[in-house]
Amino acid sequence: MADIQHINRQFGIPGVLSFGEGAGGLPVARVENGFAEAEIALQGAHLLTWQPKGEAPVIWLSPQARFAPGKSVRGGVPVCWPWFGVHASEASYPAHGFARTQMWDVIASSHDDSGTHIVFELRPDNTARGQWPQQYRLQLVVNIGAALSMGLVTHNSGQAAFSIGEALHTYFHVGDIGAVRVTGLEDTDYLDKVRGFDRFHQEGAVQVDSEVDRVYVDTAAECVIHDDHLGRRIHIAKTGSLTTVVWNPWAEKCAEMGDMGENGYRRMLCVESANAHDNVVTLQPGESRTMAVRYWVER
Ligand code: TA6
Repeated sequence: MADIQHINRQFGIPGVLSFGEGAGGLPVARVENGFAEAEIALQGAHLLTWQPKGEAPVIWLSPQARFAPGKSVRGGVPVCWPWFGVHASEASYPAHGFARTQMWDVIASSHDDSGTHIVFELRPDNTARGQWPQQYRLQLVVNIGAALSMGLVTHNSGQAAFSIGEALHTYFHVGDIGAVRVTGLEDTDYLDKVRGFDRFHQEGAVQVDSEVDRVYVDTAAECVIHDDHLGRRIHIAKTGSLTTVVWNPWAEKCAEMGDMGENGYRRMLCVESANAHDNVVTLQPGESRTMAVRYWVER
């Protein structure tokens, strides 16, 4: 990867977008425009913050997050790819794939009346190639505006078909988890990781009063986080994704994890747009697929 000053000269946009050193010395993109402020680490193309003007942060970043080369950051939007969760056959491979801990390149930037656009591309290193020897191009297209849009584009540039699991593992900031409900998943089925991945049926809205780790399958609908404490609704619209994962570790796991901050579980909820388990995606040679999300706040 080129050095950060060089990236700044090439892709910085005066008054709107700059590249520099962030926490732990990790290179970051910083956006401040008329709509919002945001920070994105080049490691993992990991969006760390997004705060629309006049609004409380929408994305949760742990106050105890660790920033180090090759380590995933607790909070923000980890990009899980090319598998979701533990690897199917190799337990020693990193959970949620290698994309979230590799350094990505910046390949384009622009600004218009919808916001600031940045395109990141992953060129895998030898470790990644050893774990997943496929030929591909992977890009994350981000737009920082009054809404936050992200598109994860996978292109199969090889001669053989391959399958991927993927997720935008977004940690949303909530006022208090006890005052939150999620709509949009009613009448769907989920695999419950807390109960040995058994399959259950969701009746009404999702509410969290204990550990929740659910993979909702065959779900394309928009979800809404109703946050009575902050008096707002966060909309989560998506395309190219058939799985929605809802996760909150609750008190005990939160305390064990060590990077969640004290009682951090009360102020976050992951609602992840994904293709996982029943919904892994197969790409034929030459095929491209995009999984995209759009988040916005309503008061
Ligand atoms: O998406 C939910 C989940 O897979 C949970 O099982 C939980 O462990 C979480 O992701 C965080 O995973 P990580 O590898 O970032 O600690």
